[in-house]
Amino acid sequence: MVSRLILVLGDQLSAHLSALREGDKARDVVVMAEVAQEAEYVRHHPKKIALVFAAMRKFARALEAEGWSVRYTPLDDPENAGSIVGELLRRAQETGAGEVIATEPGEWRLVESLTHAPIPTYLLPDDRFIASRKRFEDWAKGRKALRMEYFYREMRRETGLLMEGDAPAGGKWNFDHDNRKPPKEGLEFPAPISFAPDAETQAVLDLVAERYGENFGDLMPFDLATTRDEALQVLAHFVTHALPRFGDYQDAMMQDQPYLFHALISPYMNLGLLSPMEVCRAAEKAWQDGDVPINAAEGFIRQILGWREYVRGIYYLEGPDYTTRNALRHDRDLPAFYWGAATHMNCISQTVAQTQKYAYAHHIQRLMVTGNFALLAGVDPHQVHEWYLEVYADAYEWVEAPNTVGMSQFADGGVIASKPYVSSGAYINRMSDYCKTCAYSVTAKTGEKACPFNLLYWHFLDRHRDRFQGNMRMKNIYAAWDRMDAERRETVLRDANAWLSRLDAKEVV
Ligand code: FAD
Ligand code: DLZ
Ligand code: SF4
Repeated sequence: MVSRLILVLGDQLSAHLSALREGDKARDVVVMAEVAQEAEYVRHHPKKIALVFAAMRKFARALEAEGWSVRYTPLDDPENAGSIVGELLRRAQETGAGEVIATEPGEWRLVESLTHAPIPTYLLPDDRFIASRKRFEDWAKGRKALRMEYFYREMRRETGLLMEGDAPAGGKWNFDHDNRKPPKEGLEFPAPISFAPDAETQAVLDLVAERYGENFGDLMPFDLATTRDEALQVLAHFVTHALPRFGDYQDAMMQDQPYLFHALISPYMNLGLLSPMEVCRAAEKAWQDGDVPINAAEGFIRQILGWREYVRGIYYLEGPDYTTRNALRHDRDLPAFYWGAATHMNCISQTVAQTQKYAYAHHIQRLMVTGNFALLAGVDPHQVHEWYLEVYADAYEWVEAPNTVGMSQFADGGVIASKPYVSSGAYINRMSDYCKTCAYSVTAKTGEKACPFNLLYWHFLDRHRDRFQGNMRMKNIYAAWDRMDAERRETVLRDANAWLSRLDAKEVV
């Protein structure tokens, strides 16, 4: 008789998943289920839902080919119980299984529902990360500030990645300083590798079009990788064609160029199709072989070994209330242009249009365009968090929430960021060519044509003066504000308020 169910969630598509390692092919049954609860708890981008379902179906087949007995529930199965716990109970009744083995989910919501499931459910650590939760907690214990850079250095030492003995390769831990080249005309970017949908993916696309076609985002064309083999091809393509210039143009943004030299692998790592360590080793090897410069390899590895591991640690350390934090008490509704409504701000319309089309925007677009605007305008961080969770193909709460609530919106009061990521239009102008064709003028600081980022930047600093003026890293900014003559400061604030009133009145701004 079957004794245990092995749960594999949609973002746990790894052959070496702890729950699968614990399972016994001879007597246990793997449960995988496409359920409305997961597909609908936020209105995910249709591409994201299709990616998850197609990858789940192919992973289930791969498990069967390896000898597992798999009970797979498609979304449109009339017996579908609609939730993960519901499906576990149904399969337990069907098979006579008395307990569930699962790998801990990447979201507190599911951790809680599995912990309280009316069937004994054992959660094993998710050891697909480089640092365990315990390792991160030990690092964090007793520290006043949890800065990523110090965690990252420990991870470098521990893994030996880009290390030469005890010293960092190239003599520096961090080559960020070399990685801020603005875009320049004539740059050529590698075309991303794409995969035509096979019959199995097409069936998913039909289902998603019917059920979730109204969600924000274009389902078609769909050309994402849906298996580990394909994800490995994306990685190899990146390492060969884009990694050499990744570092230089990491922060650049260009009109109608969504991908530049980025890796496009976050959806696959987050689904479990690629492991973070194999990705880091691939980049390290390219550097060792002399194919990529150190600033590219280090800049890239830091994103994964540093940021990705760090935000995951923070998510668990901070606990389930993290997504409700609102240290700056921001309460403006998310403007309609985040959902594709018209705006004169070219940087925003570029980023949102691309997000709608590809379920992708790169880090600086997320942080310094849509994130920066929401923070400057004082948008409710919970609404911002839900938006990021919905619109990106790589969005899972463990990684999205610390990036949005913490890094981007400063709603955690500074757990992640030592100062808010805010900038005027000057930063966007330096790092992109968006301003050249914008209806606003990036050099205008006041008046009708003034770039809204310019107006709102000072408005933000002024309204949060009590909180930030003592921050050493912001001293010079406040000094610059104070040096402006009083009349000019008044004009800036008046124009900012007028602009915000037009935004609130739902005018096209
Ligand atoms: P590249 O720029 O090529 O970077 C390589 C890899 O590094 C990425 O694939 C990713 O795995 C990792 N990485 C880079 N930056 C981060 C970071 N800050 N945190 C964690 N991993 C990082 N990333 C997600 O995977 N899921 C999210 O839901 C998500 N939400 C974000 C929300 C906001 C507000 C911000 C500012 C960033 C968010 N990020 C998120 C981080 C980052 O934007 C994406 O990982 C990156 O854009 C993915 O594209 P890429 O694979 O081309 O990345
Ligand atoms: C994102 C997602 C979606 C859209 N659908 C499913 C699903 O039907 N079944 C499933 O097991 N997982 C799905 N997922 C991924 C889960 O939401 C994810 O496991 C949790 O958010 C934890 O990271
Ligand atoms: Fe964005 Fe301002 Fe530049 Fe327009 S001028 S693209 S609003 S930064």
